[in-house]
Amino acid sequence: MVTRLSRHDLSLPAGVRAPSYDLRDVTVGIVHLGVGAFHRAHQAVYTDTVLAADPTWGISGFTQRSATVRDQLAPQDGLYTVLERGAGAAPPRVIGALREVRTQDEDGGPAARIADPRVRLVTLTVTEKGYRPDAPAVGRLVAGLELRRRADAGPISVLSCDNLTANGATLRGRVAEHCAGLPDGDRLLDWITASVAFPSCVVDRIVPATTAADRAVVMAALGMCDEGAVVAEPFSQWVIEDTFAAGRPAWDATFTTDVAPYEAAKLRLLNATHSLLAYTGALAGYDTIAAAMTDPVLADAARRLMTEDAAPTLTLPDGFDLPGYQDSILRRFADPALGHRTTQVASDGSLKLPIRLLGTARDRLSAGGTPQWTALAVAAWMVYVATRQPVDDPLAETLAAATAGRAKPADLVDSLLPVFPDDLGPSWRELLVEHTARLLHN
Ligand code: CS2
Repeated sequence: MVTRLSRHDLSLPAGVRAPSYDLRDVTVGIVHLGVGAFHRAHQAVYTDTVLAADPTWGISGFTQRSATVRDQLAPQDGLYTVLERGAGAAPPRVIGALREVRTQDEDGGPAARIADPRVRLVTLTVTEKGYRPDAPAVGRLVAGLELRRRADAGPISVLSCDNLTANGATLRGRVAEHCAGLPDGDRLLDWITASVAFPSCVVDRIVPATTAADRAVVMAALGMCDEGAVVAEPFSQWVIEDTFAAGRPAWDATFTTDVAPYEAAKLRLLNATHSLLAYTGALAGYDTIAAAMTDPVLADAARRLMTEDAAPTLTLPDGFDLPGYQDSILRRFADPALGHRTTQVASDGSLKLPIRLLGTARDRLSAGGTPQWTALAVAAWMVYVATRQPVDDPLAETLAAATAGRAKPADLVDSLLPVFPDDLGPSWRELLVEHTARLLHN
């Protein structure tokens, strides 16, 4: 029988990087909500790197919905492998930063942990859907902050690591709305205002869903089975607003006073182009983002979405190498080793598109421009939604009902435009109708 990765046998083969610290020295200083693959391949790796110097920042991770990740990681004492794939990939690395992995209902859930005075930071990767008013993450966070206030456990920071605009302020806003609905919410909100920081940050690393083939590669490298392995590209970036209320790990990240320029560049260049390739690629029959990038028409559209539509709307940080950034995005997308599926990136479009694409459309339209490539991306989403049901989206049923029987381009566009918060006007609608017509007749 093959042994399972655990702290009892960390004699890993040469060529696999193991934690450089003693797991027994690590105490929990961070509560993380949403221990999906992205957290494990991004924030947990940065944290793992600092634990040798400061073991007080171990992570207590909570799953959002299912118990799958808990069942993968708890038997492994939270240990798992990060397998880099693609040009310049480092050897597999076993991460020990996750010292606990629990479901929402175990041991008092995240609230009890957030009230622990040794915990000084809550991080979140709950995806775009996690910030919807009816999503449970914010309520769980608020319950934890209330327990912490009552326990007089001191200030704390809350760091959203999701691809939102102004993720720190957005989360603070959701927390305030939630408090407003509580009986003693004013008192809690006063405490939060005085004691809780909500820095913004920009996270960047492509992390495709782990496949059976990836697990087999990890097993061959470790000589042990790892049910919690994650796959990532070699590239990783984290830009963080340095306004923490109770200290922070000395992560190897970029700390700055204003993340907004980095955030707009990442969302409008990388994520927008990713979505364009996901929808146009899926419609053209490509399984992966890299396969879509082999199509010269789609690769050209991806480049022009960045250079013609998004770039003119950006105010970049000083010294930012825009051409280099755009080239590196296209190179990352084109790397066939990752196997990032178009359908994975295509999920949750109703929530992603306003954040990634509609700001660019609005800015270009109000500057008198014609955001062709942005319109192509949104039109491709519309055709995807109409032809690929059921789509993976919290609004799937609404989208299905809205588009039923809408075979004509103008009807399809009119059925889906109300899904988005803002009306961008008649010329935007016309652009969408043109692109939708072309895509439907292809
Ligand atoms: C992707 C992102 O799935 C998606 O919507 O665009 O997850 C993307 O891979 C990351 O933001 C890269 O940092």
